[in-house]
Amino acid sequence: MTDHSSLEALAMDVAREAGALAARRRGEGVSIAATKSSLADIVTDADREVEALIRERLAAARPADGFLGEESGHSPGVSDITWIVDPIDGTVNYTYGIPAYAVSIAAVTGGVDPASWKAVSGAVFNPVVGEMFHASRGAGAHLDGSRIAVNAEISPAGAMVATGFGYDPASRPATLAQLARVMPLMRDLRRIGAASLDLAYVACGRLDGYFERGLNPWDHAAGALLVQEAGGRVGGAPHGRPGPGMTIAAIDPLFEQLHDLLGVDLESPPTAPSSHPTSS
Ligand code: LIP
Repeated sequence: MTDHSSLEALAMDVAREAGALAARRRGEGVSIAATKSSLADIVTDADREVEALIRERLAAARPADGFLGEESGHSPGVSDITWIVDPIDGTVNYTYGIPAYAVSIAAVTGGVDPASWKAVSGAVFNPVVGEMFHASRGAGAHLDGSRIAVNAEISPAGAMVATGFGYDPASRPATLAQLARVMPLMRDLRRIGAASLDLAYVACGRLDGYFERGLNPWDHAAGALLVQEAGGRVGGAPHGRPGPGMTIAAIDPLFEQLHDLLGVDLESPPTAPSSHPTSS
């Protein structure tokens, strides 16, 4: 079986190089190459260039592995590992110059269906602030090498929760109705604009919880592992796993409260961290 720590190190190295390229291109000026599911769902030339770099580096290091990228699709491999990649998560932020975007790279076993894959290693890198979130299953989650953990409890003032609004305008009424149902749990709401960073922030205690409808597999593949390895819970619908119906990440009992109000299935019990260090 492949050593997960070597996969984590590879994901970190490639994410760092890819993030530097993304930041360089941002500084040179960003052009929209096309729209996808809606006018708001954009892809830039940088998205495509960064994903090509990631694909090239991973193939050179591990030619037998599979690859699923947001921009270039799925290339099956012959090993038990598939790389799930979002080259620039937070593309709209990136296009507007908002410094909240990340390279998200995860290694999974069990194929490319998030309802059945098992993430074993991952990295989420924000090149603007130089923060590298990384994890391997059973080895904990880290920020720049320091162990991180979800918050131990919710403030009496309420929960700090993030969410997002998908690209499909038709989904907005239902999303706003769900938001209205969960707002009484919150001290405040954040809309960061990059699911991988939302999930990383739950893992390190900057958020108590996060939920969003309509995420793609590459949006949550690495971030969900960060949350689980940091002692949090991740779930969704309809199969109890993160998916297009819903993704929820939070600490208990907030996870259960969000789940009940958002009407989604629970995922299997979390991976308890070997220790519960102070969160970053
Ligand atoms: C984005 C997510 C974000 C969500 C956006 C979009 P992209 O991913 O990170 O949380 O609200 O609709 O899905 O498109 O920037 O890779």
